[in-house]
Amino acid sequence: MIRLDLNNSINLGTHSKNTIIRFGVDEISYNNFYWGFINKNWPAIITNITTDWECSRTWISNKNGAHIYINFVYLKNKIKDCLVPVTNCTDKSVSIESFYNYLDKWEKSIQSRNSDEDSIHQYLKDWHIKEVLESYKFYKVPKLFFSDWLNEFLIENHRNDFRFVYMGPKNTWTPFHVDVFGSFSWSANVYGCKKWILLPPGEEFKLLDQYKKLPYKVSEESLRKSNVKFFVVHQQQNEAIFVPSGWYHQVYNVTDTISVNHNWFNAVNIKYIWSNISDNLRKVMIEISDLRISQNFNEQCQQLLHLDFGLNIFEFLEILCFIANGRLLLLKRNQENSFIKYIQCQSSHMFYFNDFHIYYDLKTINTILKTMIQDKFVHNCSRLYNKCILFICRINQYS
Ligand SMILES: O=C(O)CCC(=O)C(=O)O
Ligand SMILES: [Fe+2]
Repeated sequence: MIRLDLNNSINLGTHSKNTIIRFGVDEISYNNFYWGFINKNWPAIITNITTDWECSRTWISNKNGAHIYINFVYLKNKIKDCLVPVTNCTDKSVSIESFYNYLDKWEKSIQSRNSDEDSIHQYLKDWHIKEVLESYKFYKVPKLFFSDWLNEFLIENHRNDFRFVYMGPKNTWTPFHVDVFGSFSWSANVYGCKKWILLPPGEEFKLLDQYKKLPYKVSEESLRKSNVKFFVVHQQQNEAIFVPSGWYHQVYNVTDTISVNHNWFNAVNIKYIWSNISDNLRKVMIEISDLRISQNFNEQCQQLLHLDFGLNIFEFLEILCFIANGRLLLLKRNQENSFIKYIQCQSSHMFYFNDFHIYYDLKTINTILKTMIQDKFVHNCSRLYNKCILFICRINQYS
């Protein structure tokens, strides 16, 4: 049961203590994690996360005694060869390669590591593995990260989702960035150790150069020099990290690493996602202001917003209405005296929502829709405006 209660007594206080803490997945309730970390937008490391995942039993192996190694043979037997996106961490280029070729190169580089031969710097990242292996349940979404409107919408509508696998040799890394749309991310290490550098929102401004550009790479030294507040966390095997919205980060694979991660948003950060969309829309409108007099200016803005930002207002509203519909259906079923209150989780586990959670999601969607109709662009577009009003009315009937 996914149980969310009033935010009354939760004071874990880790953010006021300025630390990033570690705890076992069974040591915290869904409710305490929701209010104490997600709602506080504060990072955490959660241990014992992959123990019961299929991939942590099969993709890695320690048959040779204490040493754990990657089971390249199993990976090749289980996963058909396919094309994968590979980033070269030295020259930043991205290429599309055969998965098996990538694994072969990686395996060879491990075998020759003690010799003088250079190891590879190629990082298989942002791999939508579910596209290739739709029915292969190699991991489970941890209950603490269950409230995920983005992937709930995308998966149920068979669209490209934000569930990824990362595989990379020791020393590969991900440059300094903030996550797509301003979303949260969670990342779980199936194998190996990652070093994270994390900045609380706003600290990144101290790093802007004269052209208002942020650096591609940061170091602890450069951050200290610029008087930036930051955290360094080592995420070990079998641990997940919760990366809050708007926290810039850089990630370094201390060892060979395999991880699963999701980008996501929910009732907590939806307001932030909306403000990012509307800020980006304003930028797009300025960029193509020459076309303002053209008849389909608004449409062009939305197309460009989709290309630049990945999500436009029509798509955003579609997600909100889909989630609202789902929650309203749960309430209706409940009123009809059915006791079934479930939605299908991404990893096909059934979780049950309590009423408070359903109402909380709906109340938040209502607030966002009311904010949206104040927006000039939405106000002037009858298709968007009418849809917002329709859902505001539908949600009001239940509250
Ligand atoms: O593991 C990595 O290399 C990057 C992961 C990341 O940036 C994220 O999960 O947000
Ligand atoms: Fe990230």
